[in-house]
Order: sequence, then structure tokens, then C-alpha cells
Amino acid sequence: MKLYKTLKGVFLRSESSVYKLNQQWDEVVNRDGLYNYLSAQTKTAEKIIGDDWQTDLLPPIANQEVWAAGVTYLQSRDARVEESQTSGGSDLYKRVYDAERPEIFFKSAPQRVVGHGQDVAIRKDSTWNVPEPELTLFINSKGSIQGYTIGNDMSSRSIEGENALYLPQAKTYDKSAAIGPCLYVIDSPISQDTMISIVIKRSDKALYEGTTALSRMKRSLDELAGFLFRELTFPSGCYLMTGTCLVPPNDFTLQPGDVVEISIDGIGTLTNTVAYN
Ligand code: DO4
Ligand code: MG
Repeated sequence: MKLYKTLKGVFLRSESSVYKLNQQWDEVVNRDGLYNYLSAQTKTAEKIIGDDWQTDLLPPIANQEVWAAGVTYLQSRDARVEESQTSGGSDLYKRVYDAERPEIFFKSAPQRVVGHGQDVAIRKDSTWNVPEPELTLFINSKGSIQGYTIGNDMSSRSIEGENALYLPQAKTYDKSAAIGPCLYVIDSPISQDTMISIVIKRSDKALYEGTTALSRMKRSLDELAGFLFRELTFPSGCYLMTGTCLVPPNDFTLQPGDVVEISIDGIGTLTNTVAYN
């Protein structure tokens, strides 16, 4: 089951049909048993014919903050150890990978988030910029994972590598977080065999491609959600990006006009073009 937010409202797509839900986003998503609720909606909601509902797609978000976990895969740890050699920060990444407590940081307020088909941004004061493809959890206000989406944790590696204390500037700026195209709701936890892939294109040519399996993550999804909710409340639920495993080579940096396509099994593809703010 997939939930979409558009300028015309909230739409539910089942295997066979599309339905319009006459409720606001937060009211639909923030509940226990979201899958069962949506299944029930397919019996009563208005069925939509045609594809017009898909125009004016918005990110699947209303009052949810976006948070992110980091250094959850070995590849991310190794890339950051290398990038922070000269700043003396390398040890931090080794330690956090092994520690009981994960790295979790605030990524974006909802109004800064972009969706499928919209531009993501690179900072003008950064020389090394990458996308980070991440399975992203939707967690309801009670702390229960109710759905999944695709996230792009756009990052400045030059700013992060200069000093680990610059992390908020490397990670949080207008249009640095993309999620979408939908909220994917299933009746059991997402499979560990789920594949995550990325293609970065310049002038229609693939410059970098990578694929990984969710099973390579060091931590469990419940563990990450549990740490986030330890001392924080989210009245409308929240999103949590779960970290990247796919890191382009060190000589690669994004340029305006590049197109980033991130695909996750079951959810679909999130496509964004890179631009300056
Ligand atoms: O500590 C740096 C950020 C890590 C991150 O965003 C990731 O591993 O995905
Ligand atoms: Mg990340």
C-alpha cells in the first residue's frame, strides 16, 4: 500500500486501484495499525480513475521533523574516517560505529524538505558534495515504525571533513533533505533483503551507480527508532533516515544539473535534480 501527498490531497494506491482520502496527512498517518486502517479505507474511500491525481506531487510530509542516523554501515564509517584524517576526527567515527548509542542528528524541519521531482541543493560554500541514499522510517507518535520511504541525506563532505563539529552545517540547509515518492505501508517489517540503489547522472550519462542490501546495516531499525524516542516526543510522528552504505569515490562531487535517482525495493524511485539555492 502506498500513500501519496499531492496539491489535490492524500491518495492511497493499492495493488489494483487508487483512492482519495478526505483527511489531512497527519490525521491519516499518525496511528497504530496504519496498514489495517488503509486496507479498510479501500472499502469506503472514493476510487479514482485515470492518472491526473499524480500531478503536483508533494513530499509525503506535513508536521513531521526529519532526523537521521549516521555511521550505521561500515562503508560510511570508513569514508568518514578517511575524510577526517587531517582534522583529527577519525577516531570519533570508529568509536560511534562500535558504540551502543548510535549517531542521531536533526536533519530537517518539514518546510525545508523536497519531494520526488523537485530540486535538491548543494551548498555554495562547499567543494565536495554527495547524495546519501537511505531507507527512511516513518515512526508514529508512540514510537512505532508504521511505514517507509526513500531518503536522500544531501551532505557536504568538505565541511563535515574539516571539523566534525560542523556536522549541522554539512547536513542541514534548505533542500538538503529529499523524501518520497510515497509512504510505503506494509503489514510486516520491511525485509532485510531489501535492496537500495543509486544512480547519479550528468548529461544523461551515469557517473556513479551503486547497490546494497539493507541487511548490511550494523544496527536494527527498532534500535534506531528506540534511541530517537528516548527523550523526544513527536506529536505527529517523525521520519528517521537510517544512514548510507553507498559512497561515491572521493574524486566525485555533485554539480548543478546532476540527476540523482535512488530506488528501494517495494517503495519505488526518488528522483531529484541538483541545484544551488
Ligand atoms: O557523521 C556523519 C554523518 C553520517 C551519515 O549521514 C551517514 O552515515 O549516513
Ligand atoms: Mg546520511
